[in-house]
Amino acid sequence: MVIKKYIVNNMNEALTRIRYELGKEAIIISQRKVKRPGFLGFFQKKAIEVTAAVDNSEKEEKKPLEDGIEVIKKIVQKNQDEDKENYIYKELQEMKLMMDKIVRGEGDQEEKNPLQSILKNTDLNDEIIKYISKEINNIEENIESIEKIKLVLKEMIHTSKHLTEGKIVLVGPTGVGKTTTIAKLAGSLALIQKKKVGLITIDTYRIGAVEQLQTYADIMNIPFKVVFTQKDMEEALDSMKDYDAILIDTTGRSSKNAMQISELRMLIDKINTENIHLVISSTIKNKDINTIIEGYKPLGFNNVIITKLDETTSYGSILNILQSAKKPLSYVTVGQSVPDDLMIMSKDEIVNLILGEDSIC
Ligand SMILES: Nc1nc2c(ncn2[C@@H]2O[C@H](COP(=O)(O)OP(=O)(O)OP(=O)(O)O)[C@@H](O)[C@H]2O)c(=O)[nH]1
Ligand SMILES: [Mg+2]
Repeated sequence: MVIKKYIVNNMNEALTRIRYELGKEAIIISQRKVKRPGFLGFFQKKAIEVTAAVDNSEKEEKKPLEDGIEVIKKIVQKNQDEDKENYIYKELQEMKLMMDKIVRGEGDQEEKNPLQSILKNTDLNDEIIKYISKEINNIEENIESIEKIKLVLKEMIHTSKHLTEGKIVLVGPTGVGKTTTIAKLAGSLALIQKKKVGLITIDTYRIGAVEQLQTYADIMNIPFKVVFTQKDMEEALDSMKDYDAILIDTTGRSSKNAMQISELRMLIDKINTENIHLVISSTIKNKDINTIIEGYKPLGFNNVIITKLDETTSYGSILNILQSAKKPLSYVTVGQSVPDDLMIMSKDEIVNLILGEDSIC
C-alpha cells in the first residue's frame, strides 16, 4: 500500500494529481482544511490536505470494493479519537463517489483533459458543461483555464435583491423544507431584525402540517392563521395589514397534478405579491429538475430557494436548477437548525462551491 499526502487548492486538483501519480485505483482516505504558510503569517491561503492510498501489490487480484471496506475500517478507527461524526460521514460520501468511479472505470479520459475533469466533477449537466467549454474560448484575457471557468460561471448565476418586507410566499414539492425555511425566515426577521411578522399557512392538506408551523409560531410568539378559502385568505391578510412581513407557507403538492396546482394558484392570486419563492432541494436528480420547474411555473414564482446543501458534496445542482428556472437565487439552507441554517450566498461563494474550492461543513 502506498500512502501519499497532497496539499492542494481544491478537490478537483487533488483528484487530477492523485489519478496521475497513483493511478485510477487510488482512494482518498482523508481530507482536511489547512492554511498554507505565508510571509510572517500574512497572505495565508486556504488549502486542503488530502491523503490518498493505493494498493501496489501487483499479483493480488484487484478487488476495489473489498479494498474500500478495509479503508473505511481504517478511517473509522483513525477518527474514533477525534469525535468527528460529521467528518466521517463526509469522508465516506467522498469515498463512495470515488469508489463508484473506480468501479465504473472512469477517469482515464479526464486525466488527458484537465478542463473536462474540473467540470465533470461538479455534477453540472452536459448542456451547461458544453456552454462553458464554448464560452471560455471567447475569453481573450491571458488567465488560467480555471479563472476563465469562474468568469463564465459568474455570468450565469443570478442572485435576488432581498425583499424582507411585504408578503412572502413559499411553494415547492413535498418535503423540500418549505415550512422549516418559513420558520428560519420568521426567526431571522422577528427575533434578529425585530420586525413585526405574521405567519399564514394554506397547508391544510397534510395532517400535522398546521401543528408544525403553529409550534414555531408559539415559540417565537408570532401571530399565526390557517387559511382554507379565498375569503379566509382575505381576512387573514387584513388582520395583518400593518405588519412588516407576512410569511405564507403552502402544502407540498405534486407538480404533476394540475388540479392541485390550480387550487393553490387561486389562493396565491388572492395574496397578490411579487415575492413568490420556489423551494427545491439540492439533492434533486438532474433529470427531474425541468419537470418540477415546469409544473410550478403556473404559480408565477420569481425567486428560487435551494435547500439541504448540507446533504450533498457536489454543488452543480445549484446552477442546474437556476438555469432551468431562469430566476435568481434568494436563499440557500444548510441544515435543520432554526433560524441559523439559512444563508444568503454571493456569486463568488456559489462559484467556489460548484468548483469544489469550498464546501458546506
Ligand atoms: N439536512 C437538512 N434538512 C432540512 C433542511 N431544511 C429542511 N430540512 C428537513 O427536511 C424535512 C422536511 O422539511 P419540511 O420543512 O417539513 O418540508 P416541507 O417542504 O414543508 O414539506 P411538506 O409540508 O410536506 O410539503 C424536515 O425533517 C426538515 O428538518 C436543510 O437545509 N438541511
Ligand atoms: Mg410543510
